[in-house]
Amino acid sequence: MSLSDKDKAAVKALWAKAEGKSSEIGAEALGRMLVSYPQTKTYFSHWGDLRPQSAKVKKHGATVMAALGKAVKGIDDLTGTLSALSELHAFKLRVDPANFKILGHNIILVLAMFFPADFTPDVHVSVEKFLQNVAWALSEKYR
Ligand code: HNI
Repeated sequence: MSLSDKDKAAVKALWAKAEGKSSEIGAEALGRMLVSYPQTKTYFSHWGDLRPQSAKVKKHGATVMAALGKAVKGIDDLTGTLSALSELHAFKLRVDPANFKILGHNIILVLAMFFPADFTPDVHVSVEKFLQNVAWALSEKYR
């Protein structure tokens, strides 16, 4: 489903608020993904400690959120903006794209936890659509 101008504006507005807490949000989302969906741990087994409080999990959460921040800036061309990352996840990291939805779910959950007042049903729909489109764009190079 493509993003309307209203969706894009809602995502940008929420991201403007989230940006300052993006490391915390990313760490919480990645940490929860690893606990609640333990099948995702296989990709990070080389890190050793995968508890949410581990330094590597926290740092990578910030990395993922920074990439999503760039995606928000490139929201009009998500496929182009995320093509190098898609290539990396497809051919080098070999991440099953089903996991993009799982991480997206954890990110939206944590955004709602951090910004309950902003997270109206309308904002929820727009962010859901954005993360869905990010997952599609990241899956683009899998063929
Ligand atoms: Ni992902 C590395 C962004 C989903 C497994 N990932 C990255 C990097 C970015 C990134 C940025 C660092 C790239 C570099 O070093 O150049 N990943 C994203 C984004 C999403 C995502 C924006 C979805 C929203 N990645 C996932 C998922 C998994 C995943 C769902 C597996 C469950 N990613 C990895 C792994 C690495 C990685 C593994 C390498 C980590 C390392 O440093 O060893």
